Amino acid sequence: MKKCLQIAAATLALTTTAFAQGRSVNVYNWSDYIDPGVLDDFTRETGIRVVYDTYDSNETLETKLLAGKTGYDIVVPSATFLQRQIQIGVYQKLDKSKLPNLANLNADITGRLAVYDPGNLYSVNYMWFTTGIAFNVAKAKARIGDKSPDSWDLVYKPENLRKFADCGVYFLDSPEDIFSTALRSIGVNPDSKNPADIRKAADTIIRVKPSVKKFHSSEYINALASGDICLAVGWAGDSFQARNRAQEARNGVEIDYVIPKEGTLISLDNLAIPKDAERVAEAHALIDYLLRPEVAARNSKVTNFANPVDASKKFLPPEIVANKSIYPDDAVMKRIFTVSAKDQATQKVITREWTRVKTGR
Ligand code: N2P
Repeated sequence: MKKCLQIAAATLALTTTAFAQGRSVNVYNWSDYIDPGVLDDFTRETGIRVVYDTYDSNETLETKLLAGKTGYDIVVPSATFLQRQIQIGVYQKLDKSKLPNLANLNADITGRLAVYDPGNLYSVNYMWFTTGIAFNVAKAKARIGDKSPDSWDLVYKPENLRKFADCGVYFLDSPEDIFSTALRSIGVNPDSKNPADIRKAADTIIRVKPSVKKFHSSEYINALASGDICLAVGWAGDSFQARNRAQEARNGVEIDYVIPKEGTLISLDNLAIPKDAERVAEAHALIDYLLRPEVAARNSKVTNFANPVDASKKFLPPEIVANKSIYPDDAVMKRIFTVSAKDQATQKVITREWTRVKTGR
């Protein structure tokens, strides 16, 4: 009998270990958006292996989500895409009893996200940020003097952008960011769903396009850092990653980032679990881990993006907390705008106009 019990116990232990070894979670996140050490530590603590893939556009993520089974257990859509995807039914509700660290979330950010995900049923904010102008300090000075490149007119007026064409300009490959800020620069509602306005935004970009070397949403980090380009319409955290990479390379390149004075788009990227996810418990475990103050701080420290966990600030370098381009203050917040989810018909117009911008057809 005793022997029998011993064997049973040994078998149980073995099965448990095998099970623990077999646990994993498949994550699909934006590139340059995490401290990789965080994933290693999560695995060390929980035994859950993280299989991690990256993308750099909401359109790429959406194509996968709509194509059927993705195989992913966590994805990170921006809020406007999230809203439409919730309506289509691609996500499952979160089990909040498995997410005790939701208590750490900043109420203002959670409230902003609730505009897109009513009741915060399907998503948790991961990072939030502005879209602005990243630039090479010396090259900008050589072209526009001591004036700060802090106006959308600099990038959306052909006569201004032409001054930077020779040193290299990239724009995000993201119609949401580029069309909304272009509309802001010409004094039209950045959230307009009127097809005529969307066409106006596209025409604005087409006029400056001869000065744009590439539309791309992740390559600008290294291109700025290496001095290959001198100007980018990009996201705050990525731009400061470019600044840091140049500093680490000691190549004499100095990068800065500004929020244009006319105001800019603020966006929320959010953790969500696809409906057909197979490792739902593991997904909740990782989401909750990412909401720990120390962990959120590690991710913001590496990425320079703002996280929604207030208590993480005490673990962050003071220069990140004080950087108003990363954590905008009230004055900056007054100039900021958001955009809403687009219905299918509007999204079709946007996609068509964005194709016209990029291909000329
Ligand atoms: C990370 C970019 C995330 C911001 N490199 C855009 N959603």
